[in-house]
Amino acid sequence: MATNRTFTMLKPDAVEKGHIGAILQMINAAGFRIVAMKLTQMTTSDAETFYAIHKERRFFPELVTYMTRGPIVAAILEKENAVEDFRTLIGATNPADAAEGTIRKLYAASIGENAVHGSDSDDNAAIEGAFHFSGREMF
Ligand code: FUP
Repeated sequence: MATNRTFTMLKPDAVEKGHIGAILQMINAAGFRIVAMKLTQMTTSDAETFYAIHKERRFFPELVTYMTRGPIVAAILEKENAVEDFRTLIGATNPADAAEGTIRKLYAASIGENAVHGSDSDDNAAIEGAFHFSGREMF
């Protein structure tokens, strides 16, 4: 049974290009309620921890450099079937494969700089949300 929360980051490339407003508009229009949100910047240690599952992958050093190079918008979102519906809204990891009208199709440059993160499971949504927010920052 799906829970109703997911975690997202608008990544450094999306923030640099001034896409925060447009992406939040799409998130709101898709029916997600914002439970928590902040502009923040990940340290190297933060990014290495957050993406620990990828630490043996070839792209890991680049991923850490990219995710720490500037501020991100971190947020917890609520909606029925949030994890799956948000993955549908953002589109495939590689924007070349992303469906028309998805956030990555519209705003991602490449698989490496793909504009937005969405949790891939309810368990990870809870872990990732708790990584960025304390209980008193969730509403
Ligand atoms: P996603 O769940 O769609 O965010 O994708 P993954 O968890 O598979 O990958 C996490 C991040 O690693 C991606 F957002 C970008 C980076 N990545 C690459 O740079 N190259 C790859 O081949 C795969 C992922």
